[in-house]
Amino acid sequence: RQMQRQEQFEARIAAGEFIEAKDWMPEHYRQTLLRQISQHAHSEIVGMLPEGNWITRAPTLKRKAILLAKVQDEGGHGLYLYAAAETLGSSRAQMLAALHSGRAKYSSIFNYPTLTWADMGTIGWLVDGAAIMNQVPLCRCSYAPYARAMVRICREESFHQRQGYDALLTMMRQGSDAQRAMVQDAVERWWWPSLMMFGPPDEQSPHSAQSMRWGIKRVSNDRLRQQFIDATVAQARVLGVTLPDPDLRWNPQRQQHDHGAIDWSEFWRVISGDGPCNQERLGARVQAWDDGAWVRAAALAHAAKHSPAPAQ
Ligand code: FAQ
Repeated sequence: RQMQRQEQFEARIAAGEFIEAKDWMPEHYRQTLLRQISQHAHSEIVGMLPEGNWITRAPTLKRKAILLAKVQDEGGHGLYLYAAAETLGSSRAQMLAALHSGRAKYSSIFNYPTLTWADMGTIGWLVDGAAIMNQVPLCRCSYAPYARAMVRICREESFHQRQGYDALLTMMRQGSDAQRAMVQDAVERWWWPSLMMFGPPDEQSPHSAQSMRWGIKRVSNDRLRQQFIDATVAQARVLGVTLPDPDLRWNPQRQQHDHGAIDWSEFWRVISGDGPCNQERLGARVQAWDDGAWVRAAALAHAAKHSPAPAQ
């Protein structure tokens, strides 16, 4: 019977059908999705911290309102994604415990510091730009609750990307030399970490082959990275910034850009906990959880008071 279910499941995937929460699925499929969706949720929540750092220092009221809205969207994406992950049978408390103990990952990119206001624009342009490139194919992920969540998230991410590009364009076109230098410096610091967001090269990616077969991932890490590079070069030219890669050039044979080597040792170091801000980021999340203990206790006490008395 197990074999038959497995075969039916594989046939549904092969026919391009979507899997719903109550459908039968292999345990490994469930685990893979739970890992990816919960890590994605953690990334959104931890991803609020680097930009949250600049809300009180935004240069104008308009920029502050935009940044506040963006950071709130990220909180919303996190909650949305936790809800999608819960459909796979894990509680939010279990997922958060995995984050807080360091067992679950979140995106490497959020372990880098936000040093200047130009970092806000650069995160929107490059980090949200990379996120969209990675997430648009996830709108067709074979697991329907995740795919549905991604549709709305991608719409909001594209506003995030545009606001970042707009902030940088304003600094480049109307700003001082010092502001233009600040943008160039931010782009130099964020470029390589943004390329690492797509994950390790395909041949070093342990989950890719199975996730591609199951239609969880639709496009490989390296192909998405290449698409991102190809899309970003022209945007950098319009902006008037130089991407920090002397080997970046158009290859007419491949009809794609060649690029320099990515320092994968840095990537593995950052995701194993040893990036510039890992301790600070995780520390902030654990502290927030601990500080919220009284709210959780009060909510439970309130719910207990108002729940109907147990039947005699
Ligand atoms: N950072 O075999 P693969 C955002 C881990 S966007 C950390 O290739 P997979 C929006 C991977 O988990 C950012 N860890 O794995 C925003 C695995 O470790 P594990 C979030 C990484 O899953 C913008 C190991 O390496 N987006 O938040 C990274 O098939 C601005 C082997 O890797 C998503 O999560 C990394 N960059 O492919 C918010 C998108 N890359 O679990 C605020 C959904 C790999 O075995 C501000 N996720 N690892 O311990 C995905 O598409 C996939 O999970 C990949 C990785 C492509 C990230």
